[in-house]
Amino acid sequence: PRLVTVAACQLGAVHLADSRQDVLKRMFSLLDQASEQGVKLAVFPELALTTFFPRYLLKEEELDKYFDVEDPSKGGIEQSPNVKPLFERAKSLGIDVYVGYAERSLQSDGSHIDYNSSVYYSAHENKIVGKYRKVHLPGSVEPKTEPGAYQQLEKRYFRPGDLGFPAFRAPGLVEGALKKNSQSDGIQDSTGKGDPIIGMLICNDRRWAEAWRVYGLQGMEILCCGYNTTAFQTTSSGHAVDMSPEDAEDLVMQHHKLSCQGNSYMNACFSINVAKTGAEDGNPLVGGTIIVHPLGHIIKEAKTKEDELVVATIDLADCVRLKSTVFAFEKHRRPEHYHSIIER
Ligand code: CDT
Repeated sequence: PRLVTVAACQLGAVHLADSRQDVLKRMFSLLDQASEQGVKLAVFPELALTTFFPRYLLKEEELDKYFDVEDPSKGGIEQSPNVKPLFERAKSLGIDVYVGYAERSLQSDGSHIDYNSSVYYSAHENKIVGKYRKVHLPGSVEPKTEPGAYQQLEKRYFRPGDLGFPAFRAPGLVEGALKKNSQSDGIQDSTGKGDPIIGMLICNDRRWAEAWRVYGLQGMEILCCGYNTTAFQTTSSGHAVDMSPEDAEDLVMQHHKLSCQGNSYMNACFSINVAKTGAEDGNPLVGGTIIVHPLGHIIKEAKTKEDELVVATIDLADCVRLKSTVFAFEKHRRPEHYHSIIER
């Protein structure tokens, strides 16, 4: 067995008035609880550190406070005073962390490019060993104009990710794992004996089979994904669809679970899917934080829409069975018939 205890660190609502310090304190509390339960990997939501600001139409200067600035000449997000304390706490507890945040990447000409990003901090290495920028940005560039329309302005505030789907290894996460090259490009490893192979997605990405598959082809064993998903469905004009709030939320939840469970199975990996939930200043987000097994079933699920730790001990050996039978990609895939998938 290759056992590792992991935690989905669900966060309840983060309101506009909540300070960065308030949120960090809540995250520390979850990390401390995780440590008491022997957790080695803690996964936080998308845009974990602030409210889900793409629901608001904001001016340039109002946007600044939601972003963490990265100056590549000085290092990455680990240098940001807003986030550094989280990694310091994780280091002291010996816990790896996935966290989503709004990245403002400074360019050499003084301009900046903004992304909806996540990083993977390795406590063993005391550094960030994985970075991802959300590829599938939902919503629109221009705000919906109809009165009362719900806004989803991720396409306005972020550039689509430019890093692709780079799997990476988490050194030291599993005891006794064989030391392997931790940053090799396009890792595929059918031995199932090395340091765990990790992939990261962000929210809407989890609905896209292509994203999972690109990771699956690299031998991914654990997929980490944080999300902020509205608890109702909207029409193209931004209005809630005509159904009861309960039915609408049930449908949103059903699609969330289908995406995570189906894609975990089809790529023979565990997935840790973590909500920011509750109602942020009256705007409801679904819960449904789940840890999913490679066979597709839910191992553990959140019970609340508050800050909540969902813990499971998983055995990465469970990935091997499917990876060496039904989903032995090298034996059964037929890429010669898949061309059109990249042509349109
Ligand atoms: N944050 C984010 O990506 N939210 C989207 C809402 C799109 S509408 C279904 C999501 O896929 O959950």
